[in-house]
Amino acid sequence: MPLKNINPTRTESWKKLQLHFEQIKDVTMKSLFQKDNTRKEKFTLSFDEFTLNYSKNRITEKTLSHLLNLASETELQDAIEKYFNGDKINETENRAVLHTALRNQNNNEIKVDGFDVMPEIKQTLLKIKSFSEAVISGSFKGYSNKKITDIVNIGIGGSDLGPKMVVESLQFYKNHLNTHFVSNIDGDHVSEILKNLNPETTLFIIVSKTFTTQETLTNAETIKKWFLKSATKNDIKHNFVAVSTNLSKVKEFGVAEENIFTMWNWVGGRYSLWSAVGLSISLAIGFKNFNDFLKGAFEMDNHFRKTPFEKNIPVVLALLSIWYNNFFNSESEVVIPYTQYLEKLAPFLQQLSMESNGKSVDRNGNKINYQTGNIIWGNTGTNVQHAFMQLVHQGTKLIPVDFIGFKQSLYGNEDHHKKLMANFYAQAEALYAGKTEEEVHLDMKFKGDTNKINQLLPFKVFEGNKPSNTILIKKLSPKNLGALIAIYEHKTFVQGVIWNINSFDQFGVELGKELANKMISTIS
Ligand code: G6Q
Repeated sequence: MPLKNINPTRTESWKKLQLHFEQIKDVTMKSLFQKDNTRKEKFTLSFDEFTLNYSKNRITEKTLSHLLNLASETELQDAIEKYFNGDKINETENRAVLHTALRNQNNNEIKVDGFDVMPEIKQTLLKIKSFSEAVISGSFKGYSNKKITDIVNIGIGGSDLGPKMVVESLQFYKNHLNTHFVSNIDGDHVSEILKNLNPETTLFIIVSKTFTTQETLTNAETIKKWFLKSATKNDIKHNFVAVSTNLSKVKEFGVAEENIFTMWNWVGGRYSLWSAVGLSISLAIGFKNFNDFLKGAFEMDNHFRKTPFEKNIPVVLALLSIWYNNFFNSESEVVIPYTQYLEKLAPFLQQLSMESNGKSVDRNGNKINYQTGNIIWGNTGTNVQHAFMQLVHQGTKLIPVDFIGFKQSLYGNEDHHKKLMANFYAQAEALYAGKTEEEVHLDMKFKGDTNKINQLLPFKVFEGNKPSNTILIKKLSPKNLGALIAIYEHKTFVQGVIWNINSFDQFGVELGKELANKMISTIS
């Protein structure tokens, strides 16, 4: 069954939210904290090793209750069940949306067109396991019978961003294999990667759901030519594997049948890192860690599916985001992890959210007259404090922030970690509290700058009242990373349901693919 078609702006709760917005838009969070000393506890949620503190948002209990009613009026619970059950909720492509099945660790059946997809998923997982173990242990060898030392993932978009982000984020758990990613059609990208590689000891994974993507096929052909300078066609089967739904095209390329990992059209590219698209992850950190990563996502799936909306982390994050996007008209959201490992999280979330929810027609195909997809951006703290945070603190735009921090560092350097976390908390506090004229005045006086007060005072004032969420996680483990990604996947889903759009097609991306192929003949 498709999702219901409910225009959110015609619901009672939307109208109430509009009225409520007028009353609350100038209220300061400081005054709300002063009135209620239980606010922090009230607006804190926990899940396993995660704590979400969303008390520094421009909301009251009333706001939350209207937002929760909006979720009920747009029939979110019904949508969640359809999402997990394999209903064809991607209507424009007539497809189910089942990335959650890829990490399902229950023994239930999940049917698409009457067929249970779980046996095939489990089989593919077993294949990922045995292949990863063989490559890591060295029993799988390259064409000249040498052990594999390097892995190159050839893919783009959903076939690149997810695995690349996870491999980099979990590098603490990495084994001896060096992992590289080629995505851009820019020939310099592939040349830079190939220049240090030995064809005998490198394993190439061509990842393309369609196996028709210009960038990936061009890079794969270039790499094949380079490989054939020292090897023969017959050797391709030793050093090339592929992940795709398009088996005939993969075979045409020369990949041996036993080296093909299947995927399914009910997994969208940007949601596919849980499938064999994540083979490079399993190779880099071993299957056990890969399985923990799936487990973390599975546990978050259960939380999302079964927890009442007011205690449901992805639902609450999505509702807050809608509150700012549709009522405060804030256009973007910034995500700032306080760990260098998550440097690639923002580009990954950009694709996840912006490709999914960058839509301007509703599920009926009608043009919509309200805002949808947010612009997502970010980078790691503390680096961003020395860069774009200026605009978030003192610019003219309201930009809600997600701060992501970890209680423990991985190498246990306490001195660094204390300082890192001091910055993590200080940024949220500064955005919230700001700095009043009186405070600036006092501060300057205290520092002996009395003579400059008249000149500098307005520049040193911080309005404050800038919203942020803090997501505090015990430590960056494969399991917790899986859960973190699943939070954002489900947040994206909830937003799409409420905005009444199809989050799972991507005609905008496909346009680029078509145009590039057409233009090629016109470029001399
Ligand atoms: C993801 C997008 C897009 C896609 C790439 C690669 O949701 O549709 O980023 O993943 O265009 O496509 P192939 O995997 O088919 O090469």
